[in-house]
Amino acid sequence: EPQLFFISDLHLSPDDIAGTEAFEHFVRHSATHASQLYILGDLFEAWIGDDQLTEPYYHRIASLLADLSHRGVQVFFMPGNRDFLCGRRFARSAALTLIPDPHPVTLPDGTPVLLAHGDAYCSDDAAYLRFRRIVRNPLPQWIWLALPYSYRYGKAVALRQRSSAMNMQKDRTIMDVNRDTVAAAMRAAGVQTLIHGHTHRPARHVEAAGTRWVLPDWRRGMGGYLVWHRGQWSMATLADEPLLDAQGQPVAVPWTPSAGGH
Ligand code: OKV
Ligand code: MN
Repeated sequence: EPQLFFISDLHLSPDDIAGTEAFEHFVRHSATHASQLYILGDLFEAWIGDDQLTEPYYHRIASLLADLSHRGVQVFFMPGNRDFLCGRRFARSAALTLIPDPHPVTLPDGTPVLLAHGDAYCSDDAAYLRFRRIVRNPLPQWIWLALPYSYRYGKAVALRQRSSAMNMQKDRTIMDVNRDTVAAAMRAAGVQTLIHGHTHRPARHVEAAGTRWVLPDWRRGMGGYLVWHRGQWSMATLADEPLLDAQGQPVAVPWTPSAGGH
């Protein structure tokens, strides 16, 4: 009986000790119940190139995921707006399969679902989309990756500081997905179910185009994961309490792993 798990926005970094411990616990004790694990972007808070794997912290995370994969869980990773530079060297080291954004999948019962990180749907944020267009181009990436690691590290810290200062001046709605953009993407893919993260506003939106699951972030050890099991969707949480949406309502019924695994 296949079980699919979906997570995103772990934002792992050596600075977030609680978040790192929550992820380690999830990989060792919860994700082992999945047949497939989909990581839909922003596994890491920042990724400046695959040579980041030489830092013991990141090498450890890659090994942790590789262990999961060697235990028989198929792991898929769609890079997000933070870790879009995660490449083949990382994929090999973590024994996972890279998937593009967006990525259509078919559930075991035949239901087509679209997977995305979600940042590309934030079409009201013109400044962000400009940044995205630049850093996603091969030439700027080639130049960036040719720079020394220590230089990239310093520049990346400065870029993130500037970006978070800009975000504090932005309206909340600008930083959410645009509903028309989302609906167009769902129609273009021919799906009535979309799963994405990025906004850190966990929810189950039932709209004209279909159902849109928004995954929670995991910063400071909070968060959760979406499970598909026997045709049922549920949102599991890391805490004891059910995961609540912006209205304070449970996103979905909580879920506990069933015995047996694969
Ligand atoms: C990731 C975001 C920093 C948002 C830079 C070319 C450049 C790649 C890069 C540098 C930054 C990723 C790789 C990071 C995401 C930020 C700040 C805001 C909103 C270039 C290719 F500059 F040469 F063109 N980067 N890093 N931001 O620190 O991980 O997503 S990062
Ligand atoms: Mn994101």
